[in-house]
Amino acid sequence: MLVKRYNNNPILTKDDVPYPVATVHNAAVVKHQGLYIMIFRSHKPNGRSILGKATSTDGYTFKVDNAPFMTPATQGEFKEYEAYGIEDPRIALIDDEYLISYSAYSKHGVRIGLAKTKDFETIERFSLITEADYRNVVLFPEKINGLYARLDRPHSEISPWSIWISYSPDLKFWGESKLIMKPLQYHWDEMKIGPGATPIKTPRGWLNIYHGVFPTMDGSVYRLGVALHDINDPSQIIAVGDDWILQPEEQYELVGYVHNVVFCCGAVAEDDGSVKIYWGGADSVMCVGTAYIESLVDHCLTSSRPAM
Ligand code: M1P
Repeated sequence: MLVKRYNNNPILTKDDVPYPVATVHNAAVVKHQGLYIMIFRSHKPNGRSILGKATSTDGYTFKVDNAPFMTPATQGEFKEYEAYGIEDPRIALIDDEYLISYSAYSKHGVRIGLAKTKDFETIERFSLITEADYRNVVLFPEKINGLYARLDRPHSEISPWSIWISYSPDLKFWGESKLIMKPLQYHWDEMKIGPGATPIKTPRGWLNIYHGVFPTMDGSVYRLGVALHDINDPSQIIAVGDDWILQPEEQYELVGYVHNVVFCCGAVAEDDGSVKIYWGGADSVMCVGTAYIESLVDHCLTSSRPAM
């Protein structure tokens, strides 16, 4: 078993939140000044999402702030595009700034907003970095060949929803876009895929924990897998593990707001070579498990499926 579930999952539920929410899921987690900071998504009781913040000293026991961390903008250019809610944050630390990419929903579709913070106390919305319809935008945690780089997942009527890469000189203007990984027919990720956690730098490449979706007669099943990207040119995928690394198995993953879902927006690499992987269970609760980074890299390399 590559990912070992924490015994006391779920680690965060709606009952831990001191304001009214229906769910707690799809959280990004980073280590900041010795504390684990979790930015999580919650459905409000009206079905639209906001972001909350929780902190922890050990990465397992979290305490939620009294008020939400981010709610839809009420002014400026973001207001129009966040009217239906904000969802699924990812966080990349570049230099001394945390860059938070999140889905911004409105009657115009779903775009990606980028916000910045240095301390998780004040937050500045920086730019809307895609048009509609995109989700799952994940920044690499350093510039590559002088450019910011991101993985993303545009929607498509023609092709199964796939992973692309894009680059930017300034985080605002993005281009050089390239399709790099597609769902694989009659495979656990055949319907759609999307990048999950901020890529983890390893001596053998960038480790990308992604989600894949399989359609069944009982609805879609969301699972997690891993891909390895070239360090200097992450548009080159070295290998993609053939088997999933995590699938819904526990009650809190099988049943909830959306059943049969494990969905990852964040992972924390530890000094001992392990990684804490955080995932939303059934779009309802937050869970954590541990794996060894080298084992995940081996998993990509020992039995690979084609990236395209
Ligand atoms: O309900 C499962 C997930 O569905 C969507 O993910 P994706 O766009 O990759 O299909 C998102 O709404 C996500 O938040 C949710 O967990």
